[in-house]
Amino acid sequence: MSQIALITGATSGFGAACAHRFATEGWRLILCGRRQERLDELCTELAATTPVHAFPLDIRNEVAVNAAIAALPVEFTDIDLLVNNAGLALGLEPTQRCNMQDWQDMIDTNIKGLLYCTRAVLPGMVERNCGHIVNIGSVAGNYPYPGGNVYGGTKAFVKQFSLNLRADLLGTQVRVTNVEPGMAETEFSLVRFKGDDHKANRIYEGVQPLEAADIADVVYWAATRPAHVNINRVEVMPVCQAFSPFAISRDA
Ligand code: NDP
Ligand code: 8X3
Repeated sequence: MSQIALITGATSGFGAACAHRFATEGWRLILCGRRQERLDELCTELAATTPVHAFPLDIRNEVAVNAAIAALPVEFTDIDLLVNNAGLALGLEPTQRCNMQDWQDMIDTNIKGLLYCTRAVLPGMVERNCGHIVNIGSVAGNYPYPGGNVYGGTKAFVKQFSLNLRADLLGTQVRVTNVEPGMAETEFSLVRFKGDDHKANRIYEGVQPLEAADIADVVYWAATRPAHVNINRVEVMPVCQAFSPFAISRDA
């Protein structure tokens, strides 16, 4: 039987690219996201390639997450891979001007939603003594930048949670990986700037950012190492992105 991957946030960007990549490689797919019409399109595209079970899900809703996992058709219950991809950044304002609701939405999605999905799927993996959780973190969880405040904080949580999860799973065959991308062109900036496509497009102007398929490639690679190999973290940046010296203010 082919392996089963559950991909959250499959309606766009990295999640959609992972769905296409894993389908091409013969995996069966469980796909979710909030936008039903996107899920319908994906199912139509992938139907000829692999069996797909798709359903709308807001991962901020713990009850809905648990219900969706409990209601999986029997041929999709033994999940081999959970890709905790669904997430978002909202705003790029300095902390003193940030919108509290944006912060709550990022925490509810990037932290709490990821935890709900993990907690719902992990017991089955431990029971079968087999499985892999790939979290999508970010370079924003490793390095600070102006306006990254709570978004970076949520991704730092994802990094440390991934490492602690590995610690808890020692003695089982369940693997954990945190993939930490840098700038990638998806709907990420459109969401961050709340539909302002001028602002979003400016982020990628004149450079070659990562593509969603580049990250799908990394997720697929991490998921297909020999069973005794755990990739703890993978940090990936486009060549056009690197580090700056510390900023110094001479006015303070
Ligand atoms: P996209 O905006 O293209 O995709 C985000 C996905 O998350 C969508 O499918 C969206 O689906 C889903 N999603 C958001 N909120 C929820 C929710 N509450 N419940 C269920 N699904 C949700 O962005 P990316 O593909 O770039 O982002 C994917 C992940 O990668 C995120 O965790 C992001 O933080 C991270 N990342 C992105 C980088 C980048 O530069 N692009 C770099 C580093 C990390 P829907 O709206 O249909 O619910
Ligand atoms: C997305 C990458 O650098 O825009 O997580 O925060 S960045």
